[in-house]
Amino acid sequence: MNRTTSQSAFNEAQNFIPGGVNSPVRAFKSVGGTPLFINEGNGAYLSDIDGNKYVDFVQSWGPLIFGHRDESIEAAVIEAVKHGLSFGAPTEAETALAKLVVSFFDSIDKVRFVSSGTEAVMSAIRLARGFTNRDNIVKFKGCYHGHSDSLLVEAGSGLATFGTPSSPGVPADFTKHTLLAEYNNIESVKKCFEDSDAIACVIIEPIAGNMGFVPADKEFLHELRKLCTEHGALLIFDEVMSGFRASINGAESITGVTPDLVTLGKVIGGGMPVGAFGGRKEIMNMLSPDGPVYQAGTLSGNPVAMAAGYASLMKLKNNARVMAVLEGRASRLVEGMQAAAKEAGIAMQVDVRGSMFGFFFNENPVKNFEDAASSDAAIFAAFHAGMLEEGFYFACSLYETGFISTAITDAMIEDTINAAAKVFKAIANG
Ligand code: KE4
Repeated sequence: MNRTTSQSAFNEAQNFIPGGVNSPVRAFKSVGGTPLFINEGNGAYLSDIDGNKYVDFVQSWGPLIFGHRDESIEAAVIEAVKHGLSFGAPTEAETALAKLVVSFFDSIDKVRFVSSGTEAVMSAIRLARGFTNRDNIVKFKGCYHGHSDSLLVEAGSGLATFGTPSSPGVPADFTKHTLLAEYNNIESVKKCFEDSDAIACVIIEPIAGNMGFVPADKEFLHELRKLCTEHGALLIFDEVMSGFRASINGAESITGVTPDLVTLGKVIGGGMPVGAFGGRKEIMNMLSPDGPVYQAGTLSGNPVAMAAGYASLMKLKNNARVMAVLEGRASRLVEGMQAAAKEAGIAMQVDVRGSMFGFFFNENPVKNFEDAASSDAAIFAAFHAGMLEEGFYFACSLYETGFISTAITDAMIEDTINAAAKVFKAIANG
């Protein structure tokens, strides 16, 4: 495929934007090659500025469950725009979307909208600290919760559970209240509670999508719930990615574990910038202006973004079977690719939850970040490049997740499997 226009656009962008992108993963660093500059999205397809067309399995990292330019979402945005872009004052559109989110999640009585997942998580953690009057938090290695300072941490030395900054510019003081545990390992969480009696919350992606796709074991989540309750710490489910992607009623409906707070994003904005955090009234009422915990945002609850999110969630509400259909397609895709990989002598682990799917080129099942990091990155990069050449756009990092939209048909799934078989053969033949 010719990508010379993308290449020159990337060269130009790098003169004015750090790395040529506004979010690092888009730069294709971990797979190599030139990031595609997109001209448009339409239904299941992305088209780049060289005129190449791809079946899109990224969907803007999750938001576009109905594919690109969904008619009802587009109509809702165009209608909302005709009334103005932003007011910095309450609108009924915010209440309508809030009521809809509350109707889907048993754990949520009230919800506050913000403009990104990072903001949602940062605010939920402040709320948990304010509600419990404690400073420390626990997160899991491999889980990503946005780029706020206290969450940019990596494991400290030795068995220390307290984290150290994972990025320059984050003072050690900002991470000294963050403890790190290992995903799917309840003993590592117990260690955190031994090391600190001031834990405000434990935050987890119950269906992790940022170490690659690794759903937490149900038993582990039940143990985690018990531990948090025992110690008076809040359990936060970060469902910015998995919310309305794994299930329309949240991970709580799949696992039977009820969190104290949930963070959301992506699908609830329908492609527009929306994040949210919600939970029980007694916790949410601690938020300013009723309560003492401060949180604010100029464009929070933006009426155009609310209209897009409302249209997106109403489509889910009115199509009860949609998640089952998407899960069927996701399963067919990964099982077909896994069989093709096996045929070529390549080991591939796969998993699915609703419209989310993931795979690792690994002989063994992946249960945590360490396992994920032991996967074959070279095969992943070759697979990614080969599938691009065949016209299929997968996430440009093995630490990401794939998505099925309603615009992706059974025929496209079969075409993807056939293309994967061709790519795996080429990889196996070196
Ligand atoms: P944003 O600030 O990017 O809207 O959301 C942060 C966030 C929080 N929690 C979870 C579970 C998330 O997956 C994310 C963001 N996800 C990444 C995809 N891995 C966004 C893509 C990017 O960083 O460009």
